[in-house]
Amino acid sequence: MLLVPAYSDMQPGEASTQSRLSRGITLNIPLVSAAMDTVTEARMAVAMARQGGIGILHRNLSIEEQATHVDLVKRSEAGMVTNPVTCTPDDTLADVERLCATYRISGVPVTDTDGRLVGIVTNRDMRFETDQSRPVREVMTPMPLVTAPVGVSSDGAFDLLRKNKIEKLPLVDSEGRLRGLITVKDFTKSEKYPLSTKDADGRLMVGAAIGVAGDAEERAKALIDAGVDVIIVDVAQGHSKGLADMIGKLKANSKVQVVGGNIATRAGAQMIVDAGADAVKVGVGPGSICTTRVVAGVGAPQITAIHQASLACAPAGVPVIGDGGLQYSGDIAKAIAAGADTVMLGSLLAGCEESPGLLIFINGKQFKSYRGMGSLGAVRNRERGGASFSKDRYGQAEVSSEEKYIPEGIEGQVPYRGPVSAVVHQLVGGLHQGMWYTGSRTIAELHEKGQLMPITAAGLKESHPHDIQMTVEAPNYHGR
Ligand code: RVP
Repeated sequence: MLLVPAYSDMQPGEASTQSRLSRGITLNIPLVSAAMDTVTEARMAVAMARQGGIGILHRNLSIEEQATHVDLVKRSEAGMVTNPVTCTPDDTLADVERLCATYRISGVPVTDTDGRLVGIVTNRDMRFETDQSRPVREVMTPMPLVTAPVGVSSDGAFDLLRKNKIEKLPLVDSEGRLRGLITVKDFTKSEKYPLSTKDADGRLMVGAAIGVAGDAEERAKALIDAGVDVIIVDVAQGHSKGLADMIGKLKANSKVQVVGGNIATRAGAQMIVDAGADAVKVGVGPGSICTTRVVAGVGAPQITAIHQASLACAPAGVPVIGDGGLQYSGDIAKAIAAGADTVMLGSLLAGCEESPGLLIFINGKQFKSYRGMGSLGAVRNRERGGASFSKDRYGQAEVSSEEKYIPEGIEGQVPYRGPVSAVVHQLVGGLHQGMWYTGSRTIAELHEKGQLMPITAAGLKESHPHDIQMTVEAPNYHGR
């Protein structure tokens, strides 16, 4: 498919890429990182939210681990940290070091057993300490510290930080209990990431995936308690009673945004809309690592699937997430023209610095591993001691051994692509270009004006660079 060029009275930079992820969440860029164990953990989710998209934490983790990742994102950058990480005067410096490394922070307030602020311990206090077994009380900067009352304005807080040349401003109530923390880093970050996706408290937004079987409800509860903004009920066969029931339960018992998927037909989308979901995720088999269409013989070409789903979703005002199959930035514009509001990316982000996993060197080139959630590797889950928490995505929760498992995905590697910021810049830049060529100033206009034309194999060959040997790599083209 190609988008047909149309009359345009704008420049690419004038296009707005703002779009709805779900009924209650709007993103500045329509990109979502996939709930896969080689794509999205806290680091990726933070990077995506800073760029104006969102990350969906995978569920091949224990409930506690997944909730901890939600917590890491929610604490990562904020107008105010409402529930700061703290230590006690009796903790050791080694304990504090561990906390700082886990949460990527540079210091923590010290509180007594009543939650009263008694001091603060930061990098500056610890820098010249060689004895890591010393208790915090001997090293911390004790009260009185510069503090502010709960409810201090953003400008007021910034003034206090500036006048006192401090980096952290604890917020305390009338009884001296620690109620929050504002850091100078949060101000510099909001200047650096003006598009970031934030909740009402100024914290980055994050999503997480759950299934429908086993402890799914318990998992949802833990994620909600940790502050998750959107839960994706994520199964490979989303046109199913189990999915509709789970969406109904979550909507009845919580205020969290709920997305259901995956489906690839209008009837499937209608079922999820009727179940009360806040968005519908579309894609059966388009994923770069997916073998569902050959193993099960089931699926629908992704552009058609998105279009069909949008016929059920658009009249109900429920956004569509086009999940899987995107290889180039141009595919984003095509998915949106077909009816998607946002797209979910796996392989395009798996090579980023912020994805889980180490860099692999092969013949001097750098790669990162990428695998389907239905692959044998994901079921083995060696990274987490062999426990598979996501077999039920493919309806095989009860399969006892690896030999009996029917994989629907493969394992491989993708070229290392550097930081998310650079990759997203190219992807969103390509979308701007697509909107320019079609004369679409907004995502809604691209929905309306974007005309897709089917092409032949010859048209596809002509579309890619041809009859030349590429000698220099482009940042947004990686060959076929
Ligand atoms: P892609 O971006 O083309 O790499 O596709 C990513 C999507 O593929 C995921 O968001 C998910 O819907 C799907 N997926 C993940 N694992 C598997 C599988 O093992 N078959 N498929």
